[in-house]
Amino acid sequence: MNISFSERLFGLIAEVETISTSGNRVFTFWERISPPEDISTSGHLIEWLFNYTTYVNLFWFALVCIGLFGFSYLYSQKRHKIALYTHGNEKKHLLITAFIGLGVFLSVDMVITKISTRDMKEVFWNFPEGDDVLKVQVLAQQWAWNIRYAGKDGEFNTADDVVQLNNLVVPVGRKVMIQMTSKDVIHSFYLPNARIKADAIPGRYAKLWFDTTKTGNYEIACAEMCGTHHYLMKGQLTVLSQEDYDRWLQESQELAIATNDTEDMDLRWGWKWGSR
Ligand SMILES: [Cu+2]
Repeated sequence: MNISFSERLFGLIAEVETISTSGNRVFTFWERISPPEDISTSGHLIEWLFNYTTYVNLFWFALVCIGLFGFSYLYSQKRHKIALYTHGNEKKHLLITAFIGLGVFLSVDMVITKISTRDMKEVFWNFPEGDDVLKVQVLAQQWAWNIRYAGKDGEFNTADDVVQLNNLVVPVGRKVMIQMTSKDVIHSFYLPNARIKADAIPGRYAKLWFDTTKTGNYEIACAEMCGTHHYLMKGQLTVLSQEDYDRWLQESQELAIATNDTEDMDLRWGWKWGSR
């Protein structure tokens, strides 16, 4: 049986749509290739850079294609019987080359360097401080995310800490500050819906911050190929309303106090907040 290219392509698309069925919801092919929903206040900055780079590159690519195919058509053997041999080193050639080279450099490289530097300085590396910031420690390991809250005493690595596996629970609208490290190899803590990620590296503490604008369940992924079961490092970001979060924290806190084994030093993987 002969399967045409388009049949194969549409078969593949149908397959992707079937695989991505979650609950009763079937994602369309367009939804599958679109970025996930942005639920942060700063994600649009990353989105803008991404779109800008894509569209400006498309513009220059289109220009090159027009030149390539346009001149091939205009100067084909049919219209120009005698070939013209040129080294392309006349002044006008150099000017055209310089114009296009500079155009790409200024419109792509310089713009994204300037804007990303500004965003890093003003937003992503401008870490929030104060009592209102929710502090969370994350320990990455092959192949899971260990998540730690300070508990009632406000101190990390004590017996009343709330510890979660692969589930980061946060109240909507609150700024969340994450400190993280890794137990074994380099992982990358990635929140696609907040358009942010940072490497978790053994032997050092990395940090990132984000906030949320919408309740719901979102994905946590590992964005660094970290071994055989890398794909298993799919965690969940659970964004709750303030009341639901308070209730969850209260329950988890009680459970932690009742069940945390104070003798088991393996459970004390946390560290003093802010240590380097
Ligand atoms: Cu990983």
